[in-house]
Formats: sequence, C-alpha cells, structure tokens
Amino acid sequence: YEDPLDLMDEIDELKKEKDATILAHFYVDGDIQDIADFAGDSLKLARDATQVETSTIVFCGVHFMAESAKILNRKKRVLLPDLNAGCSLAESCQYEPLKNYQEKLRAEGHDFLTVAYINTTAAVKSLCDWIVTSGNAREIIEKIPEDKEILFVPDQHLGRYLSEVTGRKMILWPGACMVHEVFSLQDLNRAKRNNPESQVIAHPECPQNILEVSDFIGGTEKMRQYVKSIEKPTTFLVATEAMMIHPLEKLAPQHTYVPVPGIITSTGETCACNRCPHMALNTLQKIRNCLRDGKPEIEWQPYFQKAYDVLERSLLQ
Ligand code: CIZ
Repeated sequence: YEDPLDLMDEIDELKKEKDATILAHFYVDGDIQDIADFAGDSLKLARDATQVETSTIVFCGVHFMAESAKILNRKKRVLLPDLNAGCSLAESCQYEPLKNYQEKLRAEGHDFLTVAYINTTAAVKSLCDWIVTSGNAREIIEKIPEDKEILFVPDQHLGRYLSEVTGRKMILWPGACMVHEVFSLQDLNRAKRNNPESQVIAHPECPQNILEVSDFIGGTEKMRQYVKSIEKPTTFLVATEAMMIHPLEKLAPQHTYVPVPGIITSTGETCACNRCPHMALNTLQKIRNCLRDGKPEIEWQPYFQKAYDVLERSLLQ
C-alpha cells in the first residue's frame, strides 16, 4: 500500500524532472482528474494535447485516446499508464471486418461515407472519412452532403440517436459500450421513483429505452454545461460512467448526483457495473511508474499518417 498523498507528491516531482504533462479523461478516478494538467472529454483532450509544451504526455484514459494524442503529436512521447486499458467499442469493430463490409456495401451499389466514433483504433480510423466525438458528432454529420449514405461505426446506440436528431438515415455497425449497454430501465425507474423531482441526464451511448425516459441527452461536456445552467439545487440521476460525477460535483456543487444504477442494492451500496473496467486501470501508482520508467509508450505506426489526416480534419479544423 502506498499513501495517495505521497504518490501525488512523487508524481508532481517526476512531472518536472521528466518534462511531462498529464491529461485525464472524465471517466478516470477523481484523484487523477485533480492532479491532471488537463481534464476533459476526448474532443477537448485531443485539442489540449496539441497545445502541450512539454516533451512527454501522460494520457490517463484508454488506448484509443492515447493513440489519438500520439497521432496528432508525432514528435512527443505519449505514455499510457496501463496498455491494457482498452475499449469495448473499439474492440467491436476491427480493421478487416470493417474493410470487408465497406467493400460489400460498395459492391451492392451503396454510395456512402464512413463516420467513426472516436472510440476506434487508429487502423479503423484510417478506413474512415470522418471521426466524431459525442461533443461534435451532430455538427459533422450535418455537413455531410445529403446525397451520400452514412455508415456509422461502431456504436449502434449513438448512431441511432444521431440518426434521429439529424434526420439522416444511417447504416449502423452493431457495437455497444459495455458500461452504457447495461443500464436497466427497471433500475432507472426505481431510482426515479425514489428520487421524486429528479432529472435523468443520459449519455447517447445508452440504449434507446434509457434515452426515452431521460430529461437531457448529451456527452460528458454537454452534461457539464447543462447542470451548470441550472441554478436551483436539483437531484440528477446520471446515466454514464460513474466517475463523471466528480467533474459534475466540482462544477455545480449545488446539486445532488446519483449514479444510475446507483441505488439498486438493499444495503444502499452503489453498483460497480457503471464503472468502466478499462478506465479503472488508471491508478496513481501506475502514473508514477510510467513517469519514472518512461513506459508503456505509444509508438508511431506507419498507418498513423492516414489516421492523422482524418483526425486532424475532423477534430482540429
Ligand atoms: O467523447 C468522450 O470522451 C467519451 C468517450 C464520452 C464523452 O461523452 O465524453
């Protein structure tokens, strides 16, 4: 066991010594978000990464995020505290099956553009025309010419939601996020009943039945803006990764936040199934170790150049 406060001091020292900047996603532990130089969603962090002046970036998030930071900053050393921090969505859509599916669609006469959620590998990004995040998806889809069909990968729930709000028909890849997929309508309805007057804020990666009973739908940054815009103390039932409550509490402490499903056990304990096991692999100890040892590192790969073109056009212009 190592004292978290000692680890934080050590990380501060190592950051200076190794010329490093720490970026942390809203889904990692609150302690890590607090010691980070930048915290945010993947859109903001991809942009922040391009402003970093130090020679090293430590990306506290999951693999595709650190990979995107490397792609956008080829000359920097990008470290990920645990290389096993993957993503169920990225996993669900691999390079070969997507390439084959695109070829099949073309052979059938479809005239389409491929839009990928950022939760994909660099190899998959290199097959796509646009990359979107929950923060800019609508804006990018609205720019796509009406005469083109859209193949949306890999999140079927986000794709269905975007198709509904933009009015664009989409061919959907059958992927889903392991965290958002498991919220149960019954648990949510129980939480609503136990918290009268509450509002449900849900991530668009949730299935349709959850979105249908939600008062606000948006990615993590949009959730922050929404709770901040409400002055009256309110109880929010939060249907996304449970660590998101940390930045919400910091930004708008007048409210009460209940994770969904946050009250399902009879003993009053919260359920751990709304934590992403990959994001949870980021710990203070591993951050200290990766700063100290200079690894694990995301190495530049030849196919990153094609992924750079699409990422740069989609997120930075
Ligand atoms: O875009 C991101 O960072 C993810 C994975 C969720 C969100 O809405 O911020």
